[in-house]
Amino acid sequence: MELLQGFFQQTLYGYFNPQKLILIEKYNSLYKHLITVRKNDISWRGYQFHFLPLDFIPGGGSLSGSCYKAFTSKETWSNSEAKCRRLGAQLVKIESAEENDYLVKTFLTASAGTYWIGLSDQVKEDEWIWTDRSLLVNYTNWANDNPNNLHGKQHCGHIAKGSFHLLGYEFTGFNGEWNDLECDVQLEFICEQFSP
Ligand SMILES: [Ca+2]
Ligand SMILES: [Ca+2]
Repeated sequence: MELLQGFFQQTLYGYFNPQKLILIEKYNSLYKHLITVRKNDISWRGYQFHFLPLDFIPGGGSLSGSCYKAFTSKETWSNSEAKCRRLGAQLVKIESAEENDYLVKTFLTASAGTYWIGLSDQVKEDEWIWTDRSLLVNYTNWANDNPNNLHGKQHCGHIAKGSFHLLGYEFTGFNGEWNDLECDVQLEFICEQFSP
């Protein structure tokens, strides 16, 4: 019997059918549970079970609709997005200061580091969009003087912390700000998966 494992989110507590669902661990909040379920049992009484890869980290508070994972393998921006997509996720879409702070606290824990995020203006210069094609509006956290499209070829966004050198560029005193960079640079990256 093939088993799937993941987080099960429902709005009403107490709807587990113990014949079908094996509760392993109560997770995070009353309404979110890590379960194992038979593959054929992906819906029950009209509820659809939503499986998240186990090693994604659920966001808390206003971010509870998302799970995140930072990959330490380095990829171009496009390959990063492709890897996220294969997991049912996308490069992280940062929509609030709270989300930006969360990413810094959770993943940028070393004194310096950087990750691709889901921003690019590859389609149209200076029209920044997330990988779900939504325009960058409202919250932004660009570093000073950026995006600057340096040398006319910086079309992908990354989030950075600390001071470091990268490909001859010097980054100084970052604390979660964004920069635009050449998309074929290989960086670590953060995927975000949205709950349905
Ligand atoms: Ca987000
Ligand atoms: Ca730049």
